[in-house]
Amino acid sequence: MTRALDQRLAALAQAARLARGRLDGELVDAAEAVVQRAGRRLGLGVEATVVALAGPTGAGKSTLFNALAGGDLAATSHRRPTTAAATAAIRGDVGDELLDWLEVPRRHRLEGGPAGLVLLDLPDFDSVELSHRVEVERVVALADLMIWVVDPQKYADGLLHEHYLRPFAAYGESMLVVLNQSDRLDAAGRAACVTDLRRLLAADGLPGLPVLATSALTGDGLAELEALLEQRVSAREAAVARLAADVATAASDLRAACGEGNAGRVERADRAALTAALAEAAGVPGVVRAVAGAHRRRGALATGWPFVRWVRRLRPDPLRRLRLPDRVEGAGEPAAIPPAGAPAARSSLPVPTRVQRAQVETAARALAGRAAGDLPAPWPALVRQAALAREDELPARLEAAVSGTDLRVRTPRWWRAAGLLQALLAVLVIGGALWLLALAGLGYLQLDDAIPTPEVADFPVPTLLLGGGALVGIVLAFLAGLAIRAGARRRARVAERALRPPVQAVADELVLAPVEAELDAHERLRKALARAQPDERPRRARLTAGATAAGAPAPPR
Ligand SMILES: Nc1nc2c(ncn2[C@@H]2O[C@H](COP(=O)(O)OP(=O)(O)OP(=O)(O)O)[C@@H](O)[C@H]2O)c(=O)[nH]1
Ligand SMILES: [Mg+2]
Repeated sequence: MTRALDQRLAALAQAARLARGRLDGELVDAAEAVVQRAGRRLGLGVEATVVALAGPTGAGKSTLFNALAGGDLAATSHRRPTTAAATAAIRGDVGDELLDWLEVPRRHRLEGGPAGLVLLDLPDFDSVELSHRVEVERVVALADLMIWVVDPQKYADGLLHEHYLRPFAAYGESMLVVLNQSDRLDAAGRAACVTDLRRLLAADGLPGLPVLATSALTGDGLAELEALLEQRVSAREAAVARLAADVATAASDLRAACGEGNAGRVERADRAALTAALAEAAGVPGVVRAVAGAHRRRGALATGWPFVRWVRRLRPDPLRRLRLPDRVEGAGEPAAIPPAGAPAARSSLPVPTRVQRAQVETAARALAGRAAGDLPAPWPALVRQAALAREDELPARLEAAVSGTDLRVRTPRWWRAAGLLQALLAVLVIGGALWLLALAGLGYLQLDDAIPTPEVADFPVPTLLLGGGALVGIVLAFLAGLAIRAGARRRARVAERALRPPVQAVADELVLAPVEAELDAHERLRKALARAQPDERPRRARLTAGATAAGAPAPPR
């Protein structure tokens, strides 16, 4: 049983770690306190059983304590309240460490009786003295077994039932109730009182709690109480049972805060929408247009008709304007995405606009909403928070991703051939023009007949050179332009494809991974809480056993 408790404690500790910052802090604190307390209590050994007598003032706790201890150890009186601090009666070899941990300085070591018993007489829990109430609260949190001592006047006390019994419905194995001063009632009255007390306990969610009628004055019922104590102490299960109830309560409180419902998942469509919004914010369409534009411009400069090429130079190269490199060494692999905090790239990519950032946020929220599925609060908010937690890092990381991407800008080989051809044609055109100029000069000097002008098919060669060269050059430029435009469209597609993975990687790292980590934390928290809970079957078996035992007034099991 201790081994199972160890495992449940480890699970509760893990659950508390996972719940920290996610679920109600007070519940997490409570769970951690249970883990700590249980570790300490188990470390002190479960051979000793700490039994505390608690109840309203004047019920006879101290008188009962003295009767069980067999001596006048605690002061009893008509004066109310009497007991101000806890007193311990110890039987057997119980280390001082346990009593130090209980912080009970008044210790009496007894002879005989069940070994391993630490019996505590507590102050009144309904005291007019705050310090008494504080002391009771403190010890109630530590004791292995609680004996609630009531009397015929106070057995229905509201504070007892509402504050100490109802919230401890899981502690059926760790409590008993003693109706003391039963000598004040006749047999019928005593039976009626016990029946009524049982009814109240059942209403508190503790139907199986043993109820014993005693009189500390006459000694009635004390033998049964002692037998029950003896049996519980020698079983050495009280400490573990109490801690198990602590773990179960803390786990079920966290479980309630965690809620039911199932997480959804990150849908492909949401991921695609997020990536699209991020690509937009990263200026991917502009980069793609620049790649196409640069290709057209460079192609025209390489293959265009030389006499009008310079016009192209008037407008800047769109890729140079964005200060994006044509090629990136080692790009394309995921490692090419610079890590957070990398020196700011020197590109001139536009920063995301307000609208683009809003669109990214909308996409991230939609993705988070669907990922949270039908989980109850606080999970949708937590998942959304995770999705947006690194929002501020997005612009720099997108910029780095885009400027670090190899855009695969290429210079086709035929451009050079076409360029050489254009140069040759230009030489012919210029040659033809100079020739014609020379002829015109000779004509002016009336020397034109001196040298005959060669002709081909009735066309003078210089005219052919000028006209034909120009015509062929212009046609070549036109045809090359068609090919270059097709090439530009292809390069744009290639660049767009190349930009997709790095943008996707930024989305995965800064949005999807945190969302998935949050869902994973939820899943692990649920599992840890399930492991912290007792097994369903043995638990039911124990309840049945308890109910049977409760049938008898004094059930020494
Ligand atoms: N008739 C009767 N009187 C009892 C019985 N037990 C205790 N008394 C008396 O009730 C009075 C209060 O008893 P205590 O033992 O001091 O009560 P307590 O519960 O310790 O009270 P606080 O220390 O103030 O919380 C004393 O005068 C006892 O003699 C009992 O079983 N029958
Ligand atoms: Mg007392």
